[in-house]
Amino acid sequence: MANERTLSIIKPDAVAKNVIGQIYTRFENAGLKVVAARMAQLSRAEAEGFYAVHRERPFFKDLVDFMVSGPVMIQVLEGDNAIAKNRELMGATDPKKADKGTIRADFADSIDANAVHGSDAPETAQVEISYFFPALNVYSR
Ligand code: RTP
Ligand code: MG
Repeated sequence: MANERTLSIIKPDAVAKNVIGQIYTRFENAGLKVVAARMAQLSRAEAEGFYAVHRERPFFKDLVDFMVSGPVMIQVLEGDNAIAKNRELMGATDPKKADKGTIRADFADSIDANAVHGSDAPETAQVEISYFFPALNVYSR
């Protein structure tokens, strides 16, 4: 299996619920290592840039409003199949459709306030990681 890195964000709703540690435990129990992390209050420009692929979608403004509504916890996760593994831990975008035991089923309230972000492919993972972390601040171990 490929050793990969993926970009994960614990969104403002989950940070406000004080469940960063519970979410990190799920990453660790699945064999994903946190190799870079920082908490940030995103500016509108940062949030719009991060979600630029969704610029034309009807939910874009709500998405940006939500992502700047409070601090987020941003991390790079590393491990075998990290991109798919993290998406599996997260569950479906809409928490009502997310499998039992997933992060979104357990911690998210709505499709807007859905607790976590995870990269969806190797190309987007690379772009998203360098968006938030200069390469020198990522540590493999
Ligand atoms: P994310 O990028 O945040 O990890 O979520 P995702 O891949 O599961 O979903 P994506 O399609 O990339 O959408 C990004 C975020 O936009 C919001 N969204 N709202 N109202 C809607 O129909 C709708 N669709 C998407 C969600 O908050 C989603 O996480
Ligand atoms: Mg996405």
